[in-house]
Amino acid sequence: GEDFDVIVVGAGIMGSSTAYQVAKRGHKTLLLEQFDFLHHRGSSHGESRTIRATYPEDYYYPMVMESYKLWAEAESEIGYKVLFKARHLDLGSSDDKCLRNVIETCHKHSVPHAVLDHQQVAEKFAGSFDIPENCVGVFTEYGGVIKPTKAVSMFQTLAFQKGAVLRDCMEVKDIRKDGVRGGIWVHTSNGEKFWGKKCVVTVGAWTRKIVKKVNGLELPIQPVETTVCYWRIKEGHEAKYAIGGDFPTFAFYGDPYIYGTPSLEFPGLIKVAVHGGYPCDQDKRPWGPGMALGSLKQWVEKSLAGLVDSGAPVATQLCMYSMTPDEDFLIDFLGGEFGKDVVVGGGFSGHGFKMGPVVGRILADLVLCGEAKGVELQHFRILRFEENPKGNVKN
Ligand code: PYC
Repeated sequence: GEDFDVIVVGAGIMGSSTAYQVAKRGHKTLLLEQFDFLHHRGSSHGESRTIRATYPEDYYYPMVMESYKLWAEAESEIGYKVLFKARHLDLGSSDDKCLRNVIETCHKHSVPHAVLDHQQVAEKFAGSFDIPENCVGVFTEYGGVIKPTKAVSMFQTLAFQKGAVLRDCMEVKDIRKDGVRGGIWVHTSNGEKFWGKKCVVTVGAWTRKIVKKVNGLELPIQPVETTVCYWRIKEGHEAKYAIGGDFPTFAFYGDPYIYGTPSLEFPGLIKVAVHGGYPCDQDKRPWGPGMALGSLKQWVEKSLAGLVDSGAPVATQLCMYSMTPDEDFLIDFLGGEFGKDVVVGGGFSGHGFKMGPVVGRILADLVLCGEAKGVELQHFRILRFEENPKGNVKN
C-alpha cells in the first residue's frame, strides 16, 4: 500500500474532523472507515445533536466554546451550515448537585446566565415547561443543534479537498509497530495494509475491541444502544417550537437525565429523549425495541403538557454511546510499545459530538506535535482506568 504521515482509523465525527485538521496542516493523511461512509451503525449519524456550553464539569466549557468557533470556521470553508444556534435551558431541582455545579461553572467562566424559579420558567417560555416548585432553570445564550451526518460529510469533504485519501469498507483488524523502519502498519480484513508515521484511532464503540487486539489493554468502554424519541407538537403551535425561534435546547438534570431540542428534522415534532441506554454488543446490535420509556413519558406528560400531545413518541431512532465509567472522554497516547505514535480518542459517553471539532484539533496536535495546547487533558487519560479498574464513577 501507500505510505502516509498520519492514518486515521474510524470516520465518524472524531476521525473525520481529525483527518481535516491533519490534512489542513499539510500532512499526507489517510482516513479509513470499516463500513460505508456516513453509515448508521455507530454514533455519528442522524439529524440532530445538542450543543450546549453549560456543563457540571468546568473543563468542558472551554472545549465547547472553542468548538463553536471551529464549527463556524468549517462552515465558512465549505459554504453551508451544520450548526443551528439556539439558547439553552438546564432544569432540575434547586438542590441537584449537577445543576449546582452547572451554575458554578457559569460563575467560574463568567458565562452570562439567569437562574429562574419555576414561575419564571413558565412565564419566559409561555407555558411550554411546567416544572415543580422546587425546580429552577439555568438559562444561557449557548445552545443549538448540529446536523450530524451533514457535519461528518462536511469534514470528510474538507479533508478530501486538502488532499486526504478517504477509503471506506476497510475494516482495520490490527495495528502493528514497524520495528525496523519505525512507524506503524495498519492491516485491514481484506488483506490491504498501509504504512503511516503515526496513527489516530477514533473507532467509537469499537474502541475496546481494537485496543485489546493491538496492545492487550482492557478498556472499560461500554457501548450502549440509546433510543431517540420524537413527540408531536400540539396542533397550531408548530412554528413556536421550530429551530431559529425562542424555544431553547434543554436538559432536565434528574434520574433519568432528559434532554430536548427545538424541532428541525421533522417539522411538527420535537425531540425529547433520555440520555442513556442498554448495554449492547456493537457487532450484534439488538436494533431495538429500545429503552423502557415509562419515566420519559411521565416526565413529558407532566412537564411538557402544554407543548406536546400526550401518549407515546410518534417516532424513534437508535444510536450508540460509548460509555466510560466516569463519563469523561478518552484522549491520550496509546503508550506501551507505540509510545506517542498512536493516539486514541474514544469513550465520548453520549456527550462528545458537539466537541467533534476541538477533539479533532487536539488529536491532530497530539499526533503531530506530541502535546496539545490550551486544554486540560488529565481527565481523559488512558491510565486512569488501570489506576482504578472499577472506574472513577462520579457522584
Ligand atoms: O450532551 O447535551 C448533550 C446531550 C444531549 C443528548 C445526549 N447528549
